[in-house]
Amino acid sequence: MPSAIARNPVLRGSHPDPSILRVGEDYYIATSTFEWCPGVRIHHSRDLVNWRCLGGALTRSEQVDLTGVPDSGGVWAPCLSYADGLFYLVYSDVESFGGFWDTPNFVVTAASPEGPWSDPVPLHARGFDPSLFHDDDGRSWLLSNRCDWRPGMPWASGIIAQEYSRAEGKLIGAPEVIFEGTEAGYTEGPHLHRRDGWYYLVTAEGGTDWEHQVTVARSRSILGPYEPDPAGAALTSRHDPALLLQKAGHASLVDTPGGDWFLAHLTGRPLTPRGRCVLGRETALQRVTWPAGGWPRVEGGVPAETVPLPLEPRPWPQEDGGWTGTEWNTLRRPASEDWMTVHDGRLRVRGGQSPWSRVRPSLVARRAASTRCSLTVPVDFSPEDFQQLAGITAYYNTQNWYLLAVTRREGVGRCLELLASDRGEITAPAGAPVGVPEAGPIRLRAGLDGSELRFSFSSGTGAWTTLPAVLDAGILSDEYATDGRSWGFTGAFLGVWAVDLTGGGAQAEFGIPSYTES
Ligand code: 6LW
Repeated sequence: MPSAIARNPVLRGSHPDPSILRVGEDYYIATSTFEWCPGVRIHHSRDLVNWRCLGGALTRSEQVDLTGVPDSGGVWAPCLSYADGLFYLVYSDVESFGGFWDTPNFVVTAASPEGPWSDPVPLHARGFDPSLFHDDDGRSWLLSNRCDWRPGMPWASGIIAQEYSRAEGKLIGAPEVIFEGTEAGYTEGPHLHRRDGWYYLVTAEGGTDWEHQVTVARSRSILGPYEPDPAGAALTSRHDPALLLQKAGHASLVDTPGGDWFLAHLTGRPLTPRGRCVLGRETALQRVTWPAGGWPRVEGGVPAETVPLPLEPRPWPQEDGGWTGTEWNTLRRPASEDWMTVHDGRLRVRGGQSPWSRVRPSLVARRAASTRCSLTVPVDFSPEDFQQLAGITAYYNTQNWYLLAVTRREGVGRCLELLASDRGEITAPAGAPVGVPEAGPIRLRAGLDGSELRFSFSSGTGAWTTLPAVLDAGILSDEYATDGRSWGFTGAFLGVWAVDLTGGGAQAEFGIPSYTES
């Protein structure tokens, strides 16, 4: 059989908390999207190597309201499952870190992972990382972590199961703690599998940082008691800072029709050992050996960079990369005609709220998926005021971003201004604004090269000018954003951003974007 080779990570850029599912010959992975729309990104593959993005499940404001959620709140840890011809997707919607303990979990259903997905039905709010397991006897169970807010308890301290009635579309029976976790702690991200008379519970432990690990426990009964694998973690990079794939954890298992097993898991690639992961937490794939009656194991218990697969390669046609493609995401509010439209390949965006707004920002972006990548976009914009800006951004969250925008300054006229926000402190790293012709499109480029970020522009058909400021891309990372008071869970995005605080709703037009990796 011809062999495909998976080069990890298989989903590059921010794609954490993978939930993998096979139905027939089709594989799907659902990942977390936080404050980005559409909510829950779903990828599809027929060989576990070539993945195409189907877009996301939560595309309408009736399905998800991310306005006002904190940075890195919103949609967490989805789980995709299938039973009786219906796809189920459960996920958490983290409204605020203050109200962390009330995080509601929801279920949506669809006949196809391409949608349309139903309106969400609330489940419970007693813990995040929900997961649905459909047992052979026709019963279904909702698993989630146990959030315990009492003093001295970690935020996730075990796994709870409660029966879910597919017929009634709701939880029934009593919740039960089925696993207390191991000494690694922070037990979360549960996924259940049934095999050879055992229930295998795959959990994430150690927290989602360098100490992350995959813990497998098993029981003869669905409600436990679950005994952890005596060999320890099934996968972790915690002991080896030299590994390319760090933070290995949060995982789920899938089998091929031929009976081979694989594990999709979270990983991070720091720029320097245990440094900053500008691309966020990504998804990788590992081969698993799982003898009948034994434990599922990854060779060496550490993540491999390349994984041969016993499947025939089945690549997808290349996406055209235009504004209607699935790579593009909107911040906090779904793409809708009241603020953005695409005509003849051009994106028209009405200026939204300030960069700190968590309600109506006008930002459209895609994941940076390589540490050497760039986005080039022409912008046509006629600002009348300094409160109107439209341009290109390298964005992490409301506190940490860069923006090269066309705007207007008294005494200068239409100009380009480079702004940086570092933990909320605004600077102009390239100094005074640069005047540009009063009319006509300006081409803008943001280029990432490891820890360095540079912006360039070109007006008309003229040559490119690279601004002298060499910016620190490292501030666009979870490591930089996590400071004890708030968490960062996303990664760097490159995109376009329009701001208008005059109330006039100034419109910017962005030409065909070009994203490249080298
Ligand atoms: C995810 C959880 C986690 O839901 O991070 O720390 C959350 N652990 O498993 C966001 O990815």
